[in-house]
Formats: sequence, C-alpha cells, structure tokens
Amino acid sequence: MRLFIESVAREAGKEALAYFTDMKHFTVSGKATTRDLVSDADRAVEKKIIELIRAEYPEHSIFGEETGRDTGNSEYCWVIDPIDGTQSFVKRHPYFSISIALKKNGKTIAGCVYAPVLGLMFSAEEGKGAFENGVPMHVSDCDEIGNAACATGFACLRAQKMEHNNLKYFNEIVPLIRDIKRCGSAALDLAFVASGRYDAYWEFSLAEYDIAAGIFLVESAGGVVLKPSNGNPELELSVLAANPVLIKQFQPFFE
Ligand code: 2AM
Ligand code: CA
Repeated sequence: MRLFIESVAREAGKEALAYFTDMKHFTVSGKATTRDLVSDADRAVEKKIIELIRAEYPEHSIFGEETGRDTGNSEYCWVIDPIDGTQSFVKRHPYFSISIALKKNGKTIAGCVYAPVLGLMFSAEEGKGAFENGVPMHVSDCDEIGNAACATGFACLRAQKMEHNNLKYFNEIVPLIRDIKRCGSAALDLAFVASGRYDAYWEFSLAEYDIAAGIFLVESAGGVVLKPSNGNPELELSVLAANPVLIKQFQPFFE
C-alpha cells in the first residue's frame, strides 16, 4: 500500500510541477475567506489523485480538500490535500506538498507527504515503519528545548480566529529555542519532524486533510503528536509534534 500511495503522489507531483513551472497556466481565486486561496492547480492535482485511487479502489470513500467528502460508506477513506501550502505554491516558493492518507474505520493505516520541487517523498504504513525517499526515517534525538529547531504556522489567523491565535505561544517559546521556521505547509512541517529536520512543530486550527498523513508519519517515525486544544472544540485540529523526550518540555506551554 505504501508504494501505491507513493506512486499516486509522484503522478500528482508531475501535475503540480507542470503548473509550478508554468508549463500549464493557472489562475488563483479566494475560497471562503479572501486569505484562503485555491488555484486551478489544486483542483487538477486533486482530480488526478482521485482518478488514480478510483482506478485501483473504486469502492473506497474519498475526502479531498477541493471536492469534499463523497457519499461512499466504505470502511476505507482516503484523505487528500492536493497542494498543502497553496500560498507558497502560487508565489513560487518550493515549500508545498501533496498529502495523502488512507484511513480504515477512522484510523490512519498508511500515508505519504511528497514535496515535488524538493524531491522529498515521506511515507509510512502501519507496522512497516516510516521512510524518506525509501530509507527508514526517525524523529530527532534532541532532548533540550534550548537546542530545538522548530517550526510553527498561522492557519488560525487565516481562518480568522483572532481570539485563539498563535502569537502568545510564539512570543513565549521563540526566545527559548534555537531556531524557528514558518514555511506554510502543515503536512510538510509534520514530515520534517518525522525525518528529524525539525525537533518540534506546533500549529492551531488546521483541517483534517492538512494533518492526517503528517501525524501518521510522525507517530510511525517514533514521535508524539498532541492536540493542544485545552478542551476548546474550535482548536480540536491543532497539533504539537516532537520526539517523546522533547514533547514533555513543550507541553506545559499549551496547558
Ligand atoms: P493550505 O495551503 O492547503 O490552505 C499553513 O499555516 C497551513 O495552514 C497549511 O497547511 C495550509 O493549508 C493551512 N491553512 C491555510 N489556511 C487555512 C485555513 N483558513 N484553515 C485551516 N487551515 C489553513
Ligand atoms: Ca492544506
């Protein structure tokens, strides 16, 4: 299954690159809010992914960012973000990814995050471990918050949740860590925790398709993902990811 998902992501990556390199022209429009963008490329890449999955597994359900949930009632459901980091994509920033997760009865059993410009394929399958470009990967062994290279993001602000924004945590945590990055693809940020490039990552108010595959990668690579929601249902789809030692040092900031 892992290799099938990788092959779908690679094909989808070719489609994304055709738009990214301007071989195919795309236009950008706003979604529900003016800060939330969608391009022809998002729709074309999602269509390609769905075609390839349907050809192999016609009975499975599909939940895609652009097409929504289909009405299938299979125990299997594919959760797809065709371009995670659309804002990066439309500005020709290489930090965007294709995210595909397969859930069985609501539990992720396989997934991949693929960054086509960077040439990085991250994938995992239940019981088989996690891989970067086919090589087993593991979360970092950083055990001290002062040495931690971290990432975060501001989906909460783009979702216009001004009250529950990330600025409080950003201000508290950044002075204590070694580095902070904000590149704009939650799926890839999680993959970078899984592969040890980041020691920790947190972000609030994401969507299921942003994080389904990435959470699975982190857990499959020996890491931990917490949901720093503090019981607030609005913040349910929020993540704090790190290795099992470091997560204990970050957790208190989110309590
Ligand atoms: P997208 O590029 O597919 O929209 C960046 O902070 C992360 O937040 C990306 O994964 C991005 O996904 C996601 N994101 C952007 N706007 C969002 C919104 N309004 N609600 C939820 N997630 C959002
Ligand atoms: Ca997304």
